[in-house]
Amino acid sequence: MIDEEILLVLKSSNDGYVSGEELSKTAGLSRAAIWKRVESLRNEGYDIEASPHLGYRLLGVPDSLIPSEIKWSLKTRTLGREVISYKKIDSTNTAAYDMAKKGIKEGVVVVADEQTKGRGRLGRTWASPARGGVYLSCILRPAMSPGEVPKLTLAASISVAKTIREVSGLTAVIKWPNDVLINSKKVSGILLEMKAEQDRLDFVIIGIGINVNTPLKLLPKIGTSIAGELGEEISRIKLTQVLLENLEANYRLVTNGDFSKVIDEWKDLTDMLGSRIRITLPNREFEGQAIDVDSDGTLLVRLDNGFIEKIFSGDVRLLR
Ligand code: BT5
Repeated sequence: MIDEEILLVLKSSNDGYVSGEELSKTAGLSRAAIWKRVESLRNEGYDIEASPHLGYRLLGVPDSLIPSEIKWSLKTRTLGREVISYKKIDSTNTAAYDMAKKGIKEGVVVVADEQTKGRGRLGRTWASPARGGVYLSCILRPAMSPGEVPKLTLAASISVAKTIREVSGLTAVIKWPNDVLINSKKVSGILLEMKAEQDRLDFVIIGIGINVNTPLKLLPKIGTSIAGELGEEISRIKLTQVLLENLEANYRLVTNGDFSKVIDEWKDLTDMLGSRIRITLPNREFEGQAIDVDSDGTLLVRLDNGFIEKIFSGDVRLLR
C-alpha cells in the first residue's frame, strides 16, 4: 500500500522530481524509511533516480504484471479493478476457478508471469515460459444459461485480436473457436471453463494466453509471438490494459443482448469464412467449407454433399 502511494505521487508529478520531504509527508514515514521503500521498489525493477538536492524521479516501470501497474489508468468499470498477480503459478485458470468456487466477486483477474501447468482444451498444455507472455484469467458471473457460454468465447477472441491489432499494428486474425493467429501461426489461445448446475450458471472463467515478447524458441512450432512477428518488444502492461478494456466492452455486448454486434465484429476479424476446413470432433473428422457463424456462436459448415452442419466446439484446420 505504502509503495503504491509512493508510486502514485511519483507518477502524478509528470516526470518531475518529488522531494523526500513531500514523499515522507504523504506516506507518513520518515525520510529514511522512504529511502528504504525506494530501494525495494528499485529491486522490483522500478527505475527511480534519487538526487540529494532535487528529490526522487520515476524514470521507468518494470514490464512485470504488477497489479498497481495494470490498474494505473485502466479504463474499466469492473474487470481488473482487482488484480491478483503471481510471478509463477501452476495455472491462472485453476487458481481463478478455486477462488470463484469460494465466492470471489465478478471482475477479479488473476495474472501470472509464468505458468508451470498452463492448460489448453481437452487436457492439452499451454506453453507458458517466464519471459514475455501474458497469462490471465477473468472471473465472471453472467446472468445467462450454460448453453450461451460459447458466445463468450467469440467475445474473448475478438477482444484479443482487436487488442493485438491496436497495440502492435499486426494483422491478428481469429480462427474459430478459440485461436488467434498472426501470419497463420498461433499467438493466443482461449480456455473457457464454467461451473453450472443444470440450467443455472454459477461462474465462468475466461483464460487467455498471449505470446507477447516470448522468444520463438520457447514456443511450439505452430506458435509465434507479437515481438517475433514485429521485430521489437511491446509493453505487456499496456497490452493487458487494452485487453481488459476491450473484453469488458464485448462482455457487456453479450450480457446486454447485443450479440449480433459481436458476430459482426468476429466476421471482420476472421479470414476463415469461405475456406475449406477439416474439423476434428472427439468421435469423428470431416471436411467442408466454413460458411458462417450462427446467432448462438456456433460454426456453420457446408459438407460436400450440400448438407449444412452446425459445430458447437472442436478443432479446426484451415486447408486453403
Ligand atoms: C488453447 O487450447 O489454445 C487454450 C490456451 C489457454 C491458455 C490460457 S493461459 C491463462 C489460462 N490458464 C491456463 O492454464 N490456461 C489459460 P487448445 O486450443 O487446446 O490449444 C492447445 C495447443 O496449442 C497445444 O496442443 C499446442 O499445439 C499449442 N500451443 C501450446 N502452447 C502454445 C503457445 N504458447 N503458443 C502457441 N501455441 C501453443
